[in-house]
Amino acid sequence: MPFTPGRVPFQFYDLHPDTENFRDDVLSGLAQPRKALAPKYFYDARGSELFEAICDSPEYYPTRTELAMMQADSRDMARLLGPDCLLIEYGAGSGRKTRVLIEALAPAAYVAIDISRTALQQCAAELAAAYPKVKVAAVCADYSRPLDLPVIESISPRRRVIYFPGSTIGNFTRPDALVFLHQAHALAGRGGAMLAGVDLKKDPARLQAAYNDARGVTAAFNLNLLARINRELDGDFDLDGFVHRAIWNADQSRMEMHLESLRDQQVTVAGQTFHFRAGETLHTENSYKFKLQSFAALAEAAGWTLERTWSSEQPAFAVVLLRA
Ligand code: AVI
Repeated sequence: MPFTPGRVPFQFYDLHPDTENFRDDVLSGLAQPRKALAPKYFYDARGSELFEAICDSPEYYPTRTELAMMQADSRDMARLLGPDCLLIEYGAGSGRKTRVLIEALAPAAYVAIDISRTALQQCAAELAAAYPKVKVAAVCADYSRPLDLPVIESISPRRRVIYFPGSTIGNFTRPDALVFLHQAHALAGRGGAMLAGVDLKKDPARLQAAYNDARGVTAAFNLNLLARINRELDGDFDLDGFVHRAIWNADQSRMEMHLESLRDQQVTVAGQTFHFRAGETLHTENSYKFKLQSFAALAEAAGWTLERTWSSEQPAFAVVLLRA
């Protein structure tokens, strides 16, 4: 289905990823003995805006570090990947890193896949306007689930290249990351490749600061999940009754985000009631920090071969080229 915001056309496909799954996942997540929700639900329109603000915060190093690496190394990446590919991005951020990659790589077409409809449409419209020679398509879908790509007319790309920046791979549990990497391997197909951003293990103080920024943007991002539940699922969370907590879990090598209940309280969502004890948390996100060898082992277990790594010193971050 073509979508035309203003005068900039791009192909838009809406696979309606968010409606019934959100309700079911929230109700089952709140019913567990250890309450937890999947981080993909942060990204409604407000959540996507707040995430962009996190990326601009002085403490959140990954975005800036990865962008600088793309600026320094994208020609090298493009030389290894070759021209005329179909570039498939999992997620649609502000597009700054994507622009650097598109300019170096000169793909035949670009497809963004994202669960957040507004952020996706905005990103695709901007890229279609900026690169008239590149066919642009946008697919509103949950890329953590298997999906078929729409056919992009009148292009015959030499290969598929998946771009997965931002270390979003760190937001999956290990088993889910393995499933995801298998699905991506199938989507890339013969001769395909993936370029992924991977945040590396580092000083916990640096991590704590990145997920606890002084201006409270990350706290607002975390709490917006409760506001979203109130808006979309007829919830009655009192946002003043919960606080943002970001914790380094050394055993699991991950940052965790939680919303901690400040008192004993009862909450109703979609007609169901849930109890929170004072100090009890709702676990909202894991962000795994990798050693390069452990990431390579994970990718190899899903059928990929690690061909090349670009990495930064401090803060340590890597961009990896995987071959299908
Ligand atoms: C999208 N993802 C990689 C971010 C992260 O660092 O795990 C989301 C985020 N959560 C808090 N700050 C940023």
